Amino acid sequence: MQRLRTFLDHHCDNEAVTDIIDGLMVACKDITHQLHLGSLAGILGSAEQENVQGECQKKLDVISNDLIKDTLANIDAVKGIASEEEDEPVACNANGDYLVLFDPLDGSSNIDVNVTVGTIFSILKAAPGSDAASQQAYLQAGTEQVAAGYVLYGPSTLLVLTVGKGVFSFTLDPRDGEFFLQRENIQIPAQTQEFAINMSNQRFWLPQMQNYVGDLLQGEEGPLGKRYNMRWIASMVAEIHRILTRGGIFMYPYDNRDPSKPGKLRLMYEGNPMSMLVEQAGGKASTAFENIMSVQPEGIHQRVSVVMGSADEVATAEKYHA
Ligand code: P6P
Repeated sequence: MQRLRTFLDHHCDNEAVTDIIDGLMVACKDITHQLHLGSLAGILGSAEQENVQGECQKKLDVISNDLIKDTLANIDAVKGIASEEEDEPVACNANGDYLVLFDPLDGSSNIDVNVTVGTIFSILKAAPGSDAASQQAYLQAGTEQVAAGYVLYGPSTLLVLTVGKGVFSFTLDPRDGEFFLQRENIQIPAQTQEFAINMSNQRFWLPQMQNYVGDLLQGEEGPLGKRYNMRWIASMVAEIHRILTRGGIFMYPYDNRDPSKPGKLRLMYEGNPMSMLVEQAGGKASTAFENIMSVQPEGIHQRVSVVMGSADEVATAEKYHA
């Protein structure tokens, strides 16, 4: 089986990006170790502080963020980083050419109940002379990403990655700390009978989304003419991994709880990297009105409405919003 570094040396024709991904995995292996220790290391529970999102941070949110930030800061190719857990970007190496944006521990509300969480990352090229301590340097559309991926901390620790030439998955062997190639050129089935959405928000959605999900729930008697199953893990990384594995549609759509926020999920380090993976795997990633990766960002923590997965099903959801 092919080790991650051997794969990258052959597949990724950019040594700096290879170094970043290889280095990032050092932090993610440590996060795996911390998660497996859990209560034994006294690191479950709340950190008794809020992040810029106004969300209560878990201890492991802070630990994971610091592990990744410190690791990336020591990689010469990294000019700067932006994190869900950092109010502002952090400049790293003045001579670096790349910016790394990440959600260090997505789905962390699941940690205390021992359910799957993940790290999501996105890599952008820094414009020459840009200031990596300023948000402006990072405000590039998702189509500008040079690489994207996630590490899934589940029964196995998996890396799912694209550098723009297809989607590949790797399994961490805990016996020697190496990631080994598992699946090549992953493709999402165009059609599905499985949807993922938090139904408790139904009353806040746009009428178009209420109509679409209502038709999903009508099953074979409804206009969509087939029975659908529903899943909701409250961990985007786990939902998207299921979709990359067997198809499906994942939605966290616009809702009217806070008109200033077009959705819950963050564009730069959740929506865009997952959209690159989904589209590289033949799926579709939309706000329900436009491609997520076409959205021109205005802030590193801005939120976006998310409808992504099996291409034909996402196209159907978009038709309800036309
Ligand atoms: P809710 C986790 O907090 C997250 O950002 C995504 O990983 C997940 O899909 C969503 O929020 C869950 O949100 O409102 O169902 O708890």
